[in-house]
Amino acid sequence: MKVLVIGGDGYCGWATALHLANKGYEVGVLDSLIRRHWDNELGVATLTPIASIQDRIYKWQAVSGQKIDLFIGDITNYEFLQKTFRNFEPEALVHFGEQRSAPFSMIDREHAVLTQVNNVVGTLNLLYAIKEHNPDCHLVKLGTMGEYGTPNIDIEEGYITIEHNGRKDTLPYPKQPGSFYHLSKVHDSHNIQFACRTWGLRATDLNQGVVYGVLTEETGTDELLINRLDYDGVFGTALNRFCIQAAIGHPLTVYGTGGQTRSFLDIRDTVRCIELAIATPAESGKMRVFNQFTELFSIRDLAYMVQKAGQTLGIKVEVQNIDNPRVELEEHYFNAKNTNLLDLGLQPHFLSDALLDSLLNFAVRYSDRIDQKQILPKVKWRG
Ligand code: NAD
Ligand code: USQ
Repeated sequence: MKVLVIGGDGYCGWATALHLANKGYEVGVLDSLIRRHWDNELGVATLTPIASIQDRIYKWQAVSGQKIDLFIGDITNYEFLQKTFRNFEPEALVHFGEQRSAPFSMIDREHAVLTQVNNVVGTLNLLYAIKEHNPDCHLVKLGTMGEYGTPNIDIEEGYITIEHNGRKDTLPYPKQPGSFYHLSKVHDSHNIQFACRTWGLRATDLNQGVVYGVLTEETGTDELLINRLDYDGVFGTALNRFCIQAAIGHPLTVYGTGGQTRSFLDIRDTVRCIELAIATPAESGKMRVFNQFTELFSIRDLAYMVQKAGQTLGIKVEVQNIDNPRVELEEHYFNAKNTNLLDLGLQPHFLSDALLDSLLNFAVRYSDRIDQKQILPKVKWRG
């Protein structure tokens, strides 16, 4: 089967492209390389030295014998997208190609607009391209657990059955996201569901939690295949940031009380979830929703886990509660369902001492690349 991985030069996309190639799929990578440009604009860099996308793909072919097609361009450019569809003829699309940082989207009006135009227009173009070229093509779209926010009731997988004034219906789960980035994913979900209902397309919306880790079976095979690992205050995410902070003796940056609970998964499970979603496509006319995470943790607990893992390695780790730059509940109920992917056969890699050890060691190895000035958060939700 031919799978086009959009955003295939990014953190989740690169690992997924190689994993799918390894599993025998014919893989194409589409990427505008805009993420490398945003890093340059902000003056930040991944902890790991990543090769150019051309060198990465060349090296993969050398080690595996598998060819990956490369399409460099922007999915908000419909002509480029149509040309890619005609050329590659994908049977499934995995869509990672969005601006994915909440702080980036909250820098100012320009960054909020850029995020929503890039994400919403890109996804809308994909829906039109599928309709025009191959309505049977399965769209596997990365959403986010942050679409739901932190409601005081259990979070279902995409839909909730409600009884109201004696009548009953199953409706999209209410969304209360916490940034203009997370909102862009809500807008995408609505557009995808409408396109499925109206044109009979098939889609899977994967509401993914925060991803951690760096090594996957495939990206670990050669230094040139190494994945990105962000630690800066804009693109770095909670657990990855904590391990990298620990490696250089920087106090762990817990925002507020750290009672914020989020869902998490290992990048080795991200690639496997995508494989499972592609292998069993959604029905025509349906947008099915999977909550893609394996465990729930409070930020405070994560910080203590990293502190403990550091002690075992002889690294003294301090945990610091700093003023929360975001507007979010710091103590709240959070209970989300995640049975759909488990039912399809996902066998989770739960967060373990071994993983924390390996991530900490990885961070120590590349610690001379860390720019201390990029660690503290600079973007504030209230400006
Ligand atoms: P990333 O920034 O590392 O990669 C995204 C890639 O998409 C980049 O290479 C970028 O150049 C490309 N891209 C962006 N806009 C594009 C466009 N208009 N046309 C073509 N290419 C474009 O991000 P990531 O961490 O790999 O996240 C991938 C997806 O997974 C995102 O949609 C994100 O919202 C979602 N997600 C990520 C996480 C996480 O913890 N990293 C968690 C949940 C969901
Ligand atoms: N946080 C800290 N300290 C830090 C960084 C983050 O306390 O140094 C807190 C934040 O305040 C927040 C939580 O940790 O409460 C998660 O923040 P994050 O930066 O790790 O993740 P988030 O902004 O939610 O975004 C990331 C990805 C995004 C994805 C999302 C999944 O960047 O693409 O959609 O995780 S989820 O969180 O489930 O919505």
